[in-house]
Amino acid sequence: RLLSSSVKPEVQSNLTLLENTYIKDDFTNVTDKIISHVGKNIHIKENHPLSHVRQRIVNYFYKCFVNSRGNPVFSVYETLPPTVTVDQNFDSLLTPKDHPSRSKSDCYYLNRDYLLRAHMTAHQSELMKSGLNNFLMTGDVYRRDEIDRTHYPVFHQLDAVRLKTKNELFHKDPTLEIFEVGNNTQSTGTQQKQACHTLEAVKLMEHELKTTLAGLAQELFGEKIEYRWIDTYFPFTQPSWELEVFHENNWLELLGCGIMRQPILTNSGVVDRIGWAFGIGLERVAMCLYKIPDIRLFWSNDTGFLNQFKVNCNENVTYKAVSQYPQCINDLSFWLPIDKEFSSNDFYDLARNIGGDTIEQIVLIRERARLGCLYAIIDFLGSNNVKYSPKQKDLKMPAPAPVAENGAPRTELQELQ
Ligand code: FA5
Ligand code: MG
Repeated sequence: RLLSSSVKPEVQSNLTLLENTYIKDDFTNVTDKIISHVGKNIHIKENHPLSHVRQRIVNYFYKCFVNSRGNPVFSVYETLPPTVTVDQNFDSLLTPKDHPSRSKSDCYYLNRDYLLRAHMTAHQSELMKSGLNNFLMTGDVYRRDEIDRTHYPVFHQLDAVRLKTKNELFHKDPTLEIFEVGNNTQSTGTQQKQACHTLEAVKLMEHELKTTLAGLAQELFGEKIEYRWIDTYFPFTQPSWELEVFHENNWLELLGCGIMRQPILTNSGVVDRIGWAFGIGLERVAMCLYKIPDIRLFWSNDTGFLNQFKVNCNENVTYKAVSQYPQCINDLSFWLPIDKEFSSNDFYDLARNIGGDTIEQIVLIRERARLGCLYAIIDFLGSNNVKYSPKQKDLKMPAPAPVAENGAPRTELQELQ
């Protein structure tokens, strides 16, 4: 229905997202621009830099944690839907009701009960309830935030959870316990540990967590990377830390982690284990690894950007700037009398002469001579921005051009007409 400016549009009271309909209310603050990012799943797009970082982290976990038969113990979840309940994002993680992270000014709410997840940690409880003890989850997260080259309202995180039984933790030493006798899980404890945990259990978990994550930083940034641990607070872990790495003269916060608050486990039906968890931002890692200067580039469809990452995920890539102007590809076909000499360089010079330095690459796709007719079809693919040579298999040969009554081939324009 077309609405003229004199007609007042109906107030839309429903919002449909990923096949679910949400009734709008006074909490609804998600915008069309934000909704347009839902479902893009660039973290699993082949050869995307975020996908490379994700794969490198997953491979590291596959390598570090194997069972007695040599199989990876971590299972991986990469397409959990980003629409979650307030319970998933906050309550199940013991976030206080008045915690600022819940506010409308920080999150994208669909309505009072649902929001676009603000962190991947939102899925911890449901995956523990399903019986998993070691899992990784990656996906898009949504936060209202400042706008600059390192902040975008949609970014990606990889979260991990590892739960261990007494026997796994203490290698069956009967003298050691995970839980303090007589301490219920509701009392708070200290910065050093939750009241319900024994110091031995916490120290062993802390050691495994920190060794694993320092190893991850080295895996990503090289053996020599300088790092440090900062004590911090998360509602869902105690003790909690941030891992910072020294990169290009700055300390950069890489991830948050800690020993999981025990009520989160018990509320999910896990009564005999202690857990550690962490969450890392993929954009930050990719920006450092590949020297990508602006976070918006991750959403680019410009092949000048994307083709730079058509490599194995372990390969070193240093991003080379592409034109800030939108990419424009032209496919030109023309015909020439066959008896006249013509070399591709003639066309390259002509294009360079007219288009100047905005032309980045021109590729000859095909050249065909027609028997019985005095012409050749020359087909060029050119771009102002592309660093990409189409492979022969990508190029479909069109049907032979129909010939007009006068014997000359019809141009593509004529064919369209
Ligand atoms: C969290 O989101 C916690 N859920 C992480 C966690 C998980 C802690 C499990 C303990 C246990 P935080 O808001 O600090 O924490 O974000 C985690 C990481 O995401 C950061 O260290 C950073 O790497 C990345 N990150 C956070 N905000 C942004 C942003 N605006 N842009 C890009 N990356 C970000
Ligand atoms: Mg943080």
